[in-house]
Amino acid sequence: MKKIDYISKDYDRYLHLTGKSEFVDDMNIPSDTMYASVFYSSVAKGKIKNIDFKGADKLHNVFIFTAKDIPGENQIGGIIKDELLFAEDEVDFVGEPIGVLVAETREKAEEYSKKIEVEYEQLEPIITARESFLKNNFIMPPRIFESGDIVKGFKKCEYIFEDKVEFGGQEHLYLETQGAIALPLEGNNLKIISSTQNPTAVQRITASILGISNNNIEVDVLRLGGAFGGKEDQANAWAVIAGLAAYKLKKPVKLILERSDDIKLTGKRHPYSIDYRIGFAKDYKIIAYEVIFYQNAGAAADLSPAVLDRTLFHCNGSYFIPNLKATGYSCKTNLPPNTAFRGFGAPQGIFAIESAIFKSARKLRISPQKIQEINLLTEGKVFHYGQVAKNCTVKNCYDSITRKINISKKEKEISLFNTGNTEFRKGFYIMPLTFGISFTNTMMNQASALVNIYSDGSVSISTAAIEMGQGVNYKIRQVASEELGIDISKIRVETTNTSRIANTSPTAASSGADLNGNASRIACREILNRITKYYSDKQKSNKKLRVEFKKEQLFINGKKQEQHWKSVVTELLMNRISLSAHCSYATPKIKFDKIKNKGNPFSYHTYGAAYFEVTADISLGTFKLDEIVIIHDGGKVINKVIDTGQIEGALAQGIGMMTMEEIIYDEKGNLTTNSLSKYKVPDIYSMPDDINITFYQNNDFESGLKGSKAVGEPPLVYGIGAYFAIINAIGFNKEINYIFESPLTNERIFNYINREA
Ligand code: LUZ
Ligand code: MOS
Repeated sequence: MKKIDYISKDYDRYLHLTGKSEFVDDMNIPSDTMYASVFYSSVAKGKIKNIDFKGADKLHNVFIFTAKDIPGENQIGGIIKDELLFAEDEVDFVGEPIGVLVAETREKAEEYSKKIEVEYEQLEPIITARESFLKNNFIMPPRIFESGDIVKGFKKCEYIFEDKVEFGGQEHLYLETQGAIALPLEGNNLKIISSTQNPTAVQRITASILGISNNNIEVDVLRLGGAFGGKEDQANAWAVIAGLAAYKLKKPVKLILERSDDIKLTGKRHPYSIDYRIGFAKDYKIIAYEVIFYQNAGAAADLSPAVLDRTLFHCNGSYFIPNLKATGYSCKTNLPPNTAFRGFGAPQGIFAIESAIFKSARKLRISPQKIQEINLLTEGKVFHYGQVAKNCTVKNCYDSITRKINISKKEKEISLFNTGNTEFRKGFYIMPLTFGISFTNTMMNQASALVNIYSDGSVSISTAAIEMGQGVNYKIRQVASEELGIDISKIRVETTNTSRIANTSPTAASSGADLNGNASRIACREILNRITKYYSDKQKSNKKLRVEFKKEQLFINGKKQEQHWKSVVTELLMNRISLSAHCSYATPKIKFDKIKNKGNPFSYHTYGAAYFEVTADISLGTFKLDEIVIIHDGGKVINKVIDTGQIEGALAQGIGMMTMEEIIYDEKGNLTTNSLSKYKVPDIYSMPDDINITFYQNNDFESGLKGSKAVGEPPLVYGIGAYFAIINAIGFNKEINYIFESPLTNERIFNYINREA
């Protein structure tokens, strides 16, 4: 692979490394800006009996707003309208906002808001999904995906196994905490600068909370210091609260969550409880799989219904299963509403099927690879939701891995290392990847772009994409540069702004580059078409000319011309031809029937495979990842630097999810893992020295962005491989009598070893 230029000034990371990039908290603000601090419930379930402001409400230049100060509708629910901005009579989770206190300084605002005392009548909270299921406490009716005939399927099985799985949550831990600045404009209008993946949602909800129109609100986003799904829905409240205060006070208001509040107040990746039953034929083909997901949604829907759908879509993992029934219950609990998180429900579904395969293999005294290899998806197989697997490379990636690491030699080496070794044990696992690309809600798969070419030939592009460190802006510049035939340095991607680009989908579902890159290409093409028409008219050609730029030089019908980009731009403006275009893109060929749960929800799938090798310390319960080898089908990769970074980052985040990041709520609904001293995230020492990532040569793939595949979320799934590599190491060749629970922390490893001993 080409050596990566880490300090190229053309990438955002140059700004990050030199401390020059701006986040919400760094922005210049007017000197009369006020600071907001949210006060919130300290109980998980209760009735509000009294609020004592401790005199803060009577202080000069201190203002308090609660539910009764909301001029419009006190409602922020997206998919289901079941979430208040500020609690009214009841509270449903620790951290539920009750109101906001605004003062002249951040310190003063924090100080007074912390003094506010709320008196509650406390009620019994529900913490786990299984508990909520028993009490019939649901966000919505169950969702069921079915294919084949599960009853007949199980009848045909030679072997049947059933078990439970527990999947823990995950804290997003974006470096930039949630925050917003609201600036009152002339009249009723507001401008909001927000750290959000979804500026349109901030705009729409602020307007409805204030009882004004969407066109009164302009939302602007420069970049985010990470989001990982945590700002798809959950950036809204803070921006709306700042907006409400600014609207009321007619003064700029800034609201930035402290890290401790951010961790406490916001929802996380959904914990799931899972029951499954899996059946195999004599040759270990999976014949039937029945799985029930109990999703811990928290106290309101947020994005939980969509997350649950993605779980059901991915419950087959990378395998073909002819008879399948998957039921999803979205269980309402008294936790902060859980939300989007890189992978969006897919990891939970994939962990369940992988657990089922792993445990079955142990019971059958065969290697999990044997079951994997026989059942991996292949070209033309039909997913349980009706889509046909096309350009399906998961087996190619898997087989390339086994060849690359020489699996039979590895097995012997590891077995030799383990035999008689009571101190250290090695294990390995190959984790296949199949991840559907597109929002599962078809309507959301659209984007638009505005391209302006200025008189000096420089280009400005606005899209719906939010740059959050994933490099989407660079990819957009790259494709625009190729489309126009001009140097990338001439192209700037602007802030994401609801007044320039309206009705946007969040930058999510790994589709930011696909959607907005394609919209940008189409807008560039539109301008090129105008240039083509201009020269065709000028040369009075009745056949359409082929007009293009190569390195900024004009070519007509393949012939190099005198003119270059800048002089052409000048000439067109002189002739009153517009050099701005606003164009849209909608992902082609996707549709899904939400009643039958069949269709083609995904534009395509991203595939791959990862090999994990680990050494566990048997007396301590610790482990060290020795080696990771990944073969990833990124299609015709357009930027290896960015995609490699996404794979490495997702891998680390996936390993964290599976092996160390543990979220614990006590029985009262308080988050006990509420700081970084109690919540362990992976660092550079958690990763092996040797991470070998190669891209599968896929020259046949044509969809995505110029044949490249979405890369943001899929590689997170690889992290699941670390779990089973560790189980392999500690329970070398033994049957497993414990329930698989994630994350596999050192404490759990220690307990598993000692339970087995
Ligand atoms: N967000 C969403 C997502 O609203 N729908 C999706 O299907 C999705 N998938 C992944 C990540 N975010
Ligand atoms: Mo999403 S989990 O914001 O792609």
